[in-house]
Amino acid sequence: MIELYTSPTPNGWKASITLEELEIPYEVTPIRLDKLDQKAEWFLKLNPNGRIPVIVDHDDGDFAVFESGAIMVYLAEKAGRLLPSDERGRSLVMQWLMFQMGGIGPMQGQANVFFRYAPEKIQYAIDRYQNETRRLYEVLDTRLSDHEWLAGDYSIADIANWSWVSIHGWAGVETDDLAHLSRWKDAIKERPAVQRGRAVPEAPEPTEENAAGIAEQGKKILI
Ligand SMILES: N[C@@H](CCC(=O)N[C@@H](CS)C(=O)NCC(=O)O)C(=O)O
Repeated sequence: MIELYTSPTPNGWKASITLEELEIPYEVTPIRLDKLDQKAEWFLKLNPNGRIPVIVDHDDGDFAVFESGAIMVYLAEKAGRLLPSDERGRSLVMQWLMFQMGGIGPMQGQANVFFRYAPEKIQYAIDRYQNETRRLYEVLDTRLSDHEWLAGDYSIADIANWSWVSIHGWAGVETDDLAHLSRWKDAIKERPAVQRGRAVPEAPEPTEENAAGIAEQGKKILI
C-alpha cells in the first residue's frame, strides 16, 4: 500500500494521476497547506523540504519519497509502465520530465505568486513569469506539432506537464491559440485515470468567482 500526502495542486496531481494510471492501490492523507501542515515536525521527517507531494511505500519498509518527479519515476519503475527501460526511450521521457520540473513548474509557480498572491502588484515580475511560462508552453506546442505525446508513448512526462498546463488560467496565461498543445491537453483530460487523479484530494476548481478565497489561502504559505 502506498500512502500519498498531498493537496489539490499541480505537483500533488502529478502523483495522484500517476498512481491512478498505474492502478497502484493508495491511501490519501490530505495536507492543509494553509495551516502549514507541511512544516510540522512529523512531516519534515518525510520531506525535509516541507512541501507536498510525498509518498510512503508501506510495502517497502515505509520508504518515503519526496519531489514529484522522483515520485513519478519511482512509481513508474515499480509498475514497469509509463517510463520505457531502453536507454533512449527513458532519456526522452526524463528530458521532458525535467523540462517540467526545472521550467514550467518554477516559472508558472512564480507567475501564480505575482499574479495572484503577492501583497503588491509588481508588473515587471508578473510579465516576466507569465511570458516565460507562455514561452515554455510554445516549446511544448512545437514539440506536439509532430508528436502525439511528448516522449514516445504516453508517459509520466505527459502527466507532469499536463498537470501544470491544466491550470494555466490561474497563472493568467492563455493557451487557446496553441492548437497542438490544446489537442494534447484535451486528449489527456479525457482519460478516466487523469480525471480521478485530478480530483485528489477533492477541492473546488479555481475560477475568477472563487479566486479571492483561494488566493487568501495561498498567501498563508508565503512565509
Ligand atoms: N519541486 C517540488 C515542489 C513541491 C511544491 O512546491 N509543492 C507545493 C505545492 S504545489 C507546496 O507544498 N507548497 C507549500 C509550501 O511552499 O509551503 C516537487 O516537484 O515536488
